[in-house]
Amino acid sequence: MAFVLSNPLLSLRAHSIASTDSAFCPRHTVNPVVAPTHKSHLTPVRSTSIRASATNGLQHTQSKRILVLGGDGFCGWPTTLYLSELGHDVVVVDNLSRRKIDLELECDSLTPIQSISQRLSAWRSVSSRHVRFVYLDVAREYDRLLELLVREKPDAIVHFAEQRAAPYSMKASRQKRYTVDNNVSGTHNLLAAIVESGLDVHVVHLGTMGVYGYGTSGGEIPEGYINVVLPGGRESRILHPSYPGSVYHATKCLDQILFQFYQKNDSLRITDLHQGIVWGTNTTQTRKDERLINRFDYDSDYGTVLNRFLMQAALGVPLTVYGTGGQTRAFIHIQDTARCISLAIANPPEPGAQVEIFNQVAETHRVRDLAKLISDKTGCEVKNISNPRNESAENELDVANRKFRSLGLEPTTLEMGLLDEVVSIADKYKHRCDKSKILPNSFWNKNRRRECEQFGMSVSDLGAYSVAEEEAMLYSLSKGDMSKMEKLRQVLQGS
Ligand code: NAD
Ligand code: USQ
Repeated sequence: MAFVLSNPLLSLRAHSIASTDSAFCPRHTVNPVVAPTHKSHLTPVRSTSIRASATNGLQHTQSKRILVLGGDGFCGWPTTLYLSELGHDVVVVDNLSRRKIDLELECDSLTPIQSISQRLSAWRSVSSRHVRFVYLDVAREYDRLLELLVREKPDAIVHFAEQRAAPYSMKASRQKRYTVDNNVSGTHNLLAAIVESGLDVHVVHLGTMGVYGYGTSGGEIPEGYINVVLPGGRESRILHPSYPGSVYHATKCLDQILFQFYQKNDSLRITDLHQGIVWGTNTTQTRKDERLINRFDYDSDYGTVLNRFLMQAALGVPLTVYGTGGQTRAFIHIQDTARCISLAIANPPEPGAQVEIFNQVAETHRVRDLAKLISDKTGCEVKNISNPRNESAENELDVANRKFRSLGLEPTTLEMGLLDEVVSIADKYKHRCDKSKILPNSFWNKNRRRECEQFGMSVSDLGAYSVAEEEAMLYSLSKGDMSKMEKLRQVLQGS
């Protein structure tokens, strides 16, 4: 049965969405310059060719060539597998910088992730599908990026390739500068290369809810654009004002401006997905084989709040609520990240249309409520500790997400829960956790640092490791290398 979604405000359970051939734009070698249209930003449903199957998997009927920039990362890897399983021809582009940052921070994913070549060969053996890998730095290798575009002529490029941790971006000047250089140059190189290639490529970028500043405009946060009355009474529709809370979030605001410019000047087709905090680790695709397991960050720089709490519960250490825990944030499960991206790819903006912006969120929660939920479930203690961040102690957050819902997304929520699965993964791999990485280690400014150092928690508050736990962790971190293991033991004893 087919529906034509005429009212985007409706949240539909679509069995299928009517399709026409124009949904899948043929590959162009020149950029068609089309006068901008003035369509409502709430007109998300174009002709598409998506079917919702009984398994809640969204199935495309036409395959596209897709480059996934940052396809080795936490969101990029499961999205790559999802798109590949749907029949798209996927090429992962990554400089493995996230793995290098693990070395810098002397930390590792809680889950034992495999090298990219092992991942891809495991995927080939379980799915018979071939995903290619290109080792390339998007921010620094412009010529190779351009060559890649010209060679592959992708229909769509999913852009995950940025330094994405707010705490890491606030650590010190080096990390601040790296985050700006990497993220802004990477995004700009991509846009400039598309223009120079003359290709008509749909860019799907992973932005963040943090560009809006979590409820600063009062009322519901719209999807990207806001109607305003300017001085003198003139009405206008503008990008929602940016209000970043970290250097990382500031780079996503700068990305937005670049998108707006390149759409206006070169008619590039761009979708910016303002995503909330992603939780969970595995997806239907990564569960198919242990070698496909997704990364799970638990450290204070890269670990995000809900996954950290679930890991802390599995470990039996107190949940680290920063400040009052009155911060309200938006959340989405990792499987829905992949689904949303696939929906965005299937629904590119028309040539000449303004940048399409979706809020990629399922639900909002207050941090202290999450801690209570997990504490009630597991019996673990909750500790309010000094906040290393400079952020509002309490905020309301009401976010519109009608566009993805109108495209048929039925998001996973906490109640429906994959919470148990995450706790069991954390439990399975807790021997790989280095507890010294749990407490905050990056501070927004001198005052925050001083306060945390004076009133914060210390590693000893997290409880001592058992000898067996410590040995297992040392073994796993040193990958069985005895001399490395001894070195690590000395470091740990020193700390
Ligand atoms: P991640 O760090 O796990 O993955 C990013 C990937 O990009 C890594 O594999 C890294 O090696 C690669 N990369 C970084 N810079 C690169 C460069 N210059 N050239 C090539 N590759 C490069 O991060 P993630 O959690 O998967 O996030 C992916 C994107 O989604 C980010 O842009 C992030 O801002 C956004 N996002 C993430 C979340 C979340 O909760 N994880 C929420 C909202 C938005
Ligand atoms: N927090 C705690 N205790 C912790 C960790 C975090 O109370 O142990 C609090 C933080 O103070 C913050 C909130 O939880 O108020 C969220 O922190 P987070 O680390 O989970 O998320 P954040 O820094 O906002 O960044 C993450 C991703 C980033 C993405 C963003 C989406 O790392 O890439 O852009 O979520 S959003 O938050 O919607 O802007």
